[in-house]
Amino acid sequence: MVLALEKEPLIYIDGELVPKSQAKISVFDHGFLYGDGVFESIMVFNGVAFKLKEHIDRLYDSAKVLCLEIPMSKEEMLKTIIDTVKANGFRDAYIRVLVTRGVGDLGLDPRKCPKPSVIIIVDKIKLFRDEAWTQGVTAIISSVRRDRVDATTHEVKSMNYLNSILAKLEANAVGADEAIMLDDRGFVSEGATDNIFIVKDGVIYTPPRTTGILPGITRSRVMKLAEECGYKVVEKDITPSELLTADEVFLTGTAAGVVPVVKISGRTIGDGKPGPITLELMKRFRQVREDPSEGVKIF
Ligand code: PXG
Repeated sequence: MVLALEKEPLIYIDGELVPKSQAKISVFDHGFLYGDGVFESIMVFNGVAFKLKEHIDRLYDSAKVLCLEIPMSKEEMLKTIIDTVKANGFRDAYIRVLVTRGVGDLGLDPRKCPKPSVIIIVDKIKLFRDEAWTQGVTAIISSVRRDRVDATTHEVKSMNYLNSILAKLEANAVGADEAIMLDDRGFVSEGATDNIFIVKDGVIYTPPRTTGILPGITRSRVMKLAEECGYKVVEKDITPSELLTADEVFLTGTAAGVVPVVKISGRTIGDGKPGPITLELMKRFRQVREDPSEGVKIF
């Protein structure tokens, strides 16, 4: 019998490239012990790392809020990410950059961790079924509220995702693809790992940052794209009723792009099929994310 041996992805850990099966960090890393760290997810499409510089900026902003000093400059980070993708040779890939607080002792005081760790994973990811983009996905409005902006805010892309995981568990329990979370006032915030948009009477609405969302890089580019397509885009508080009675609903995120939502908590959205504006933005966004001028060309 001949076994097809696939080349293992190489993972960058603090200056070394290590095969995936041997890529390990200490159990005393506070990223593991306390979720104390930050991360970014970036996609490479046809050799272009979409909005890589914007992702690096957000990584450093997240680290700043956590008083986490990333042990390299933004320019060095850019080069290290590019070199790691090149070492793996994937023209289409998912990049996960993590900066953890590093190794400390037991006890959560970050001052016990002298050296943050930088980890870069280059691999593949699949967040939704293949039919998600043709048929749309289902969602629930979760009973789990988005963390407040003055708490473990998701404006910081931290290694603590329990708020989203609790919501995702509720979606899983009823067989829905995604969980939509409300903020502490009861207004729509975002999905567990994506931002949300609604369309009503030809106008596109999305919740503002004050609802506790991650200010998504896809969200921001899709807002601009919608304007380029001639639509009015308004950031405003959205009530659950407005969400359920929207003509169209879609999600945006790095790995998923633009994804139509066709059912929410048992209510059919529009006619139950991906709507025309969603489909137009989905198609246009696919072209945008492969455009070298929209990111950093690696190959
Ligand atoms: N909100 C949250 C909470 C997210 O985690 C987004 C919005 C969309 O943001 P971007 O910048 O990606 O448009 C995210 C993104 C994963 C994974 O591994 C998670 C995300 C992206 C890619 C992969 O689960 N979250």
